[in-house]
Amino acid sequence: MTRLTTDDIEGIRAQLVEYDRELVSVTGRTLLGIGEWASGLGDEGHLQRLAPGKKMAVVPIRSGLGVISGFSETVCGILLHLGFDAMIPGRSDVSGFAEAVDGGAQVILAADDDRFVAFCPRQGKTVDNSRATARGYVAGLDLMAGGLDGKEVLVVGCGPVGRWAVEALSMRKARVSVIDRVAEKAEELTRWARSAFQADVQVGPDLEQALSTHHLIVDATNAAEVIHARHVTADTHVAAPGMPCGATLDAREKLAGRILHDPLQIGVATMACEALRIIHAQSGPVGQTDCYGAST
Ligand code: PYL
Repeated sequence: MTRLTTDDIEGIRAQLVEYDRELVSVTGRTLLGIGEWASGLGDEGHLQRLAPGKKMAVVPIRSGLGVISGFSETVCGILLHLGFDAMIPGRSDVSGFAEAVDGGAQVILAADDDRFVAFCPRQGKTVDNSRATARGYVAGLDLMAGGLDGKEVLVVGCGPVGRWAVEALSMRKARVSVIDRVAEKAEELTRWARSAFQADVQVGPDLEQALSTHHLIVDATNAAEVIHARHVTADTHVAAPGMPCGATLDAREKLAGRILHDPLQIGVATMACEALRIIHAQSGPVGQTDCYGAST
């Protein structure tokens, strides 16, 4: 995913209540509710009962290109908005990790230039942001579309988010087509889907035809101006994780109320919900049937 900038994230914390209202109008659920749906906890509010007292920490990481001003504060603000007990240690990097663990954090979130991960140290498990973001956006598309079972969905972009979107869509029994500028990446993704979870994923035709014949679209590219107004009909719903948004401004106007896009929020909410499932599973079953139909 594209490296975020301070500009991308600076207004997020102040607008979380308004964003919840927008998400409810588009999906029927708040940010927490989408995270619950994505992580298999189904009932909205169930997780809210589990969240209080669960200590989380966001550790700034100075490696590589260094800290993004506001990144840790924004992630922490999203977690607090969801009802978690979240903090940022006084130190970064290894010292910050040690401070977080010593302070009783059960989930530690940190990002370098390559990965953004939630660590569950006591369970020895991790939650990856790309996979959680894909699951969160597929869950949002599922809610917007009133279910994905048997429906045709186009995934544009066969990088990490596109790959995990194919997994999440297949688990919801969608009929998936993928397309990428590099045809071999699309072919490889269909081979992986077939071997990993016996899904019959198709390689879409050329982009113009694919966008014109699909109404449910996951924009998993890191390009702008992929989806244009001419591709949008009254039945079109778009899930567009990360920056930049792949739908043009004209397309987004036509899509009003039928598009999901944000730089970080849905991904972080899904990471937190999946991490909570991990740490809660340690202390007995969560007792929900998850949205994939498996018992938890
Ligand atoms: C996690 C985001 C989602 C989209 N792009 C990813 C990104 O910007 N990664 C880089 C994150 C660097 C964070 C920096 C800090 O402030 O701790 N190391």
